[in-house]
Amino acid sequence: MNLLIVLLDDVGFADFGCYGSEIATPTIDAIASRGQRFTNFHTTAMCSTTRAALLTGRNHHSVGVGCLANFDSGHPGYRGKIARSAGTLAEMIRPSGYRNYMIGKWHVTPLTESGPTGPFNGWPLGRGFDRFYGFLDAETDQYSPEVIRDNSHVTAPGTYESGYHLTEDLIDQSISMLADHRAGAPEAPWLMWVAPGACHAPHQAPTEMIDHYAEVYAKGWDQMRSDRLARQIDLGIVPAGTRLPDRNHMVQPWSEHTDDERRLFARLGGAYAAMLHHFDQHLARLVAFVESTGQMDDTAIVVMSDNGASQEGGPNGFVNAMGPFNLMAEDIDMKIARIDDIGGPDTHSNFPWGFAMASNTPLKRYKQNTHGGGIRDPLVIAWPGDEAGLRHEFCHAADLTPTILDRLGINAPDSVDGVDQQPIEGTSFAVAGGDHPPQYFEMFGHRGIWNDGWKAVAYHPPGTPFEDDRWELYHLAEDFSEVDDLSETEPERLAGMIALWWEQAEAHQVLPLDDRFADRFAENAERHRAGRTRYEFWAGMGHLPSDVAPDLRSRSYTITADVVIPDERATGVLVAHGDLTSGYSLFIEDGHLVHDLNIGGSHQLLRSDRPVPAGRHQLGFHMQRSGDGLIKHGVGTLLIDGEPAGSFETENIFWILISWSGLDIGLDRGTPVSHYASPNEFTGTLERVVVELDDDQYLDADAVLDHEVSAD
Ligand SMILES: [Ca+2]
Ligand SMILES: [Ca+2]
Repeated sequence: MNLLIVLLDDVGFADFGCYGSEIATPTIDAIASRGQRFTNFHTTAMCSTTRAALLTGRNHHSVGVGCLANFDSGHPGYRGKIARSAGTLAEMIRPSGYRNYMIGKWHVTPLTESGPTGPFNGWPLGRGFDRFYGFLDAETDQYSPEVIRDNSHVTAPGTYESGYHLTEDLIDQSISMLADHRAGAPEAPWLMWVAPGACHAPHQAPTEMIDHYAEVYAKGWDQMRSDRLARQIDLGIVPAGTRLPDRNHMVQPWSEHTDDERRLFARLGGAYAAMLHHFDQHLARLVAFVESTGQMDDTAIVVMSDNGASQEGGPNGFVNAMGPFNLMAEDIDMKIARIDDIGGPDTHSNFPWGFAMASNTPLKRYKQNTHGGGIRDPLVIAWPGDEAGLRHEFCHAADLTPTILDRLGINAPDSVDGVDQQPIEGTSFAVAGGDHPPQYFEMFGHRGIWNDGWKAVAYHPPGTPFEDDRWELYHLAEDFSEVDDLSETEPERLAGMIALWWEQAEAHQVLPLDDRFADRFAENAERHRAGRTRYEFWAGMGHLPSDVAPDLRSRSYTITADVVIPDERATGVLVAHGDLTSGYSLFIEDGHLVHDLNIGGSHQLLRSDRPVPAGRHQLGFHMQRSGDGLIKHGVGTLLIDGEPAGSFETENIFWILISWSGLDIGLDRGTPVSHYASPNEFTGTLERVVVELDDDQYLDADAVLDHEVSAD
């Protein structure tokens, strides 16, 4: 049996057409019509964590991915990398002859290991996959993605101008790998794991599709929720009588927003919907390939999402979140002024939380939370020979791999590559209607536990004592949407479930609880990069992702490029980190040295006060950060052979993230940081670029926490 596993990102419980949505997903609906739709499938509330549970058949903390792959806090449950004692599905089925192909988002290896030197043992090829084409981080730009083939960073085969979109590329690659498989090993079964960027931010999709969904979303989130609930009841996705909870905390009634705001929000929501529809259109090509090659009867197809829709767009959404990431507010007028850009190559957009709430209909809260909105997701399984229909029993991300192994008749190995394996923790749901043991949940200190149709759940306000958390109790079997809190009427049951939570937490490396978000990024940067204050980049090196590039955030630094300028002068990029939405670039233009500090699309250009002379020279840029704490003041100075050649003062420097796109020397891959056209290759001789970092970096994550709204 071949396995086609499709894992969408940040798509809510109610977003597939066959789960009640207005978004057209005919391909997914057709798969569902041949298979089973699960209404009680649970995830872990975030990306890395659900992926770790799905891949290993174990709880995410148990395998060392209790939180994001973006940080390693040192505790065994929170290393950000799947332990070798927890084999992946690919590793477990490989001895049975499977060829395993990974397409798209990985996000279960530390980002500090994402550079050209690895180590590669946590990358897909290090974890049982034979081929990989995709990306390692939480997200990537859809028009100029940071793509990797196997163990190497490569340049995407197109641009926005040439009509490129990552979704299309990923599906092309998946078809190509299956065609190769057909040519080389037609008798061998295959696993094809397809994890698109859709529908994580940035929400980028074809304009005409966004036009369409902006109209659909104009009805607003309140109407959308009730429409979706009605359809879910009709479809049998939720029981008749299911009630809508109140709007999530701080979400305003749609009717109380101004016309301009509603127009903006509808377009931001429309970009999300368009991204899903666009993916579904391309998934159709992959399914058609499986069909046309006569493999449909031998291919099980799974389609699901990794967590609920995201609150990371905040109350008003973002057109380009990179500004806010760096403490530059994007006020509502700025957003409205850029409404037509939404979904395009110079945006990093995300929808407002009102539409995320509608995505999660009829559930409470969002991604990151352990209420239903964070952890209940669509799951469709079309296994040849199964009767089509709905399945209502509880199941969890950790259960999928044991279910697949069960159905394939493969035992989880005791040892993988000589490493003794920890027990599989998930429960096979191959046979309908089986019992499920208790299942705990934890994310950023939000907690929950399901047991026998009941659920206890605690929302944890960040930074407050865990003992102050208020636990709620729901009889999920009777109360799908967590409306009737029974904590007061059933205190003994609640106390028992809380005790069970602690027991499970102890057993699965959940402790110590850690509710920090931005702090963990800061701590990780400190641990992995603070010791390194000098980088030498020699001509010939390839692309360097952000997490291994020089960390210029909120500090002083000096860039020096050793060049030889021919008599006829030279032009082009010396060093560039980032893309249209954010980054910095040092380049030569019209004979002058130019630096562009692009923070969230706001270009701070500095041009040298004299031309760059011919011959061998050192061209550079120095940023002097001044002040303490959150003071953002900096003075940037261009340098020609160490002498100042012009300077500027700024109140905006990098704070949280330079860019999702990494660094190049001698050119600017992907979309350009500045106003030139990419790749703007340097026409002189660039020998090397040296970046030296001063020790005045300020990373007080607490202070910037309010601004940190997205990562996973
Ligand atoms: Ca996700
Ligand atoms: Ca670039």
